[in-house]
Amino acid sequence: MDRITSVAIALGSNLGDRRAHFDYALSRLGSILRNIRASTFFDTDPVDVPGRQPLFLNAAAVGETALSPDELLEALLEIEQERGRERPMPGAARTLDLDLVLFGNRILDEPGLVVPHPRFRSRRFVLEPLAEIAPDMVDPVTGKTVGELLRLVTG
Ligand code: PH2
Ligand code: MG
Ligand code: MG
Repeated sequence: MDRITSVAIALGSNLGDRRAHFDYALSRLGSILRNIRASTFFDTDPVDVPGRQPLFLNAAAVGETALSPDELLEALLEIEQERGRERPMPGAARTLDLDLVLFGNRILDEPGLVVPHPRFRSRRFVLEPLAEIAPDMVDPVTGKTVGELLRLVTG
């Protein structure tokens, strides 16, 4: 039995009704996580994606769970599927992307499950929404808080 762990999830969408995908995801996450809190929704320019793509909507959610990292990841992929997520190529436009950014102070490097998310420290579209709701959450790899990481990318 796992202990209760604080987790951070990044939401992204740039295909279809982006707000509807987020509303749906937050409602589903609300039944999986305790004490869920969500950031406001940010319009962001696509970063490191192939071709020309529509604007993204990004947000973050935090909450607590007794699930294992694998179980939570499986639930996130299931919610993506429920919004018709397709993966024709890496970085393709998507209805809903739910990334596990932080799982308490756990550091995991398994096929399909790298936590903390390997690129979140450089991604303003993740750090800005997350800092809005959880600036004091700590990245176990660098020991820095989310607020500190955001200041490093915004200068
Ligand atoms: N997600 C990516 C790659 N690039 N750019 C923005 N603005 N927002 C995202 O969520 C995003 C991205 C890979 O998942
Ligand atoms: Mg992603
Ligand atoms: Mg993803």
